[in-house]
Amino acid sequence: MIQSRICSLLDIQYPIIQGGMAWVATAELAAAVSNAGGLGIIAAGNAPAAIIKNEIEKVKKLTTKPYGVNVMLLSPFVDEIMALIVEERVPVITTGAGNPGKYMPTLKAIGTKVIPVVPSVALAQRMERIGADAVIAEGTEAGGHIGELTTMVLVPQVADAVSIPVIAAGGIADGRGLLAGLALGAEGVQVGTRFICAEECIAHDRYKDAVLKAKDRDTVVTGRSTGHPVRIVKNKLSKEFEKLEKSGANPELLENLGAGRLRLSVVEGDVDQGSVMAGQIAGLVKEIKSCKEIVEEMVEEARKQYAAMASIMK
Ligand code: TUI
Repeated sequence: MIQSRICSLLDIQYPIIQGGMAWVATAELAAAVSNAGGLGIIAAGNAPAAIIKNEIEKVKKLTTKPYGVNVMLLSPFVDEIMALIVEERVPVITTGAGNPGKYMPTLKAIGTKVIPVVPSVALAQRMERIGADAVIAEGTEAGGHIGELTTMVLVPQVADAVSIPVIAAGGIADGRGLLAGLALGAEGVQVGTRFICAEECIAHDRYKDAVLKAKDRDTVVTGRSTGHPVRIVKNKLSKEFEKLEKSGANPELLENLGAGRLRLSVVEGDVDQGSVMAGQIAGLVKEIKSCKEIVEEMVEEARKQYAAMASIMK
């Protein structure tokens, strides 16, 4: 058993939260993670509310356990997504790519638990002050849109700076990562990349294969020059991006080049021209497994690793 404040806050068995991955984290994946004892999350990404309403209805049919919705704050539909969350009384939300402050009073009023992703100590403290229930300290090892600091340095500094529970994210895909997150002062972990390669994940097989094939140095960060750095698996698209960024292409052109590329890889399976978002820990992901196997193996491995560490630290 692993019992932390994250388990009681979210009413879940294991303190493992699934990352909110646009296009990848549908009701199917969310329900499977929740049924495995973690917290499954539907990613709203850039989708309009009608699509996410449908996913929420689906997840409620697939699980009786708590679930969450991830709100990507740069989405053009963010206001209608937040209204939907209120209407559906979604139990938990995580947020990414910005500051959810202006929505906080409404969400608190209806009892939705709000867990923002933070890339810095300052934002973690601001989130605690305005009533966040926990924060996700996500390191630059993560896939997708990222901050600057590594998980190793961000998590303990955030844990020291706030009293609310901290969830470690970025580079966590197995039991050692879970234990390491706890050792750094977190009370739970968020796992994204590992769940791309879950049986229940609806991502295209070629997307899953690209993650399975990726080695330790196979991800790159594109978009630093636009102010929206995004970690993806190296491919034709990342090389084109790199060339354009080096030549000083204007940010608007680069943003346009990126539009629609995530859907292209996740849904169409075009892993050459599409954006294959994944974290640096992709190199550790070698097999497709069910969410139940992934979650249970993580917990079991963390327990074994804990015992192994106890035996060398007397
Ligand atoms: O949000 C993510 N990962 C994502 S979002 C996404 S969609 C997208 N595509 C292209 C460009 C931008 C977004 C793909 N992957 N992770 C959580 C996360 N949040 N990482 C970093 C942050 C973050 C960054 C700055 C959170 C807050 C923040 O605050 C700035 C402020 O307003 O103070």
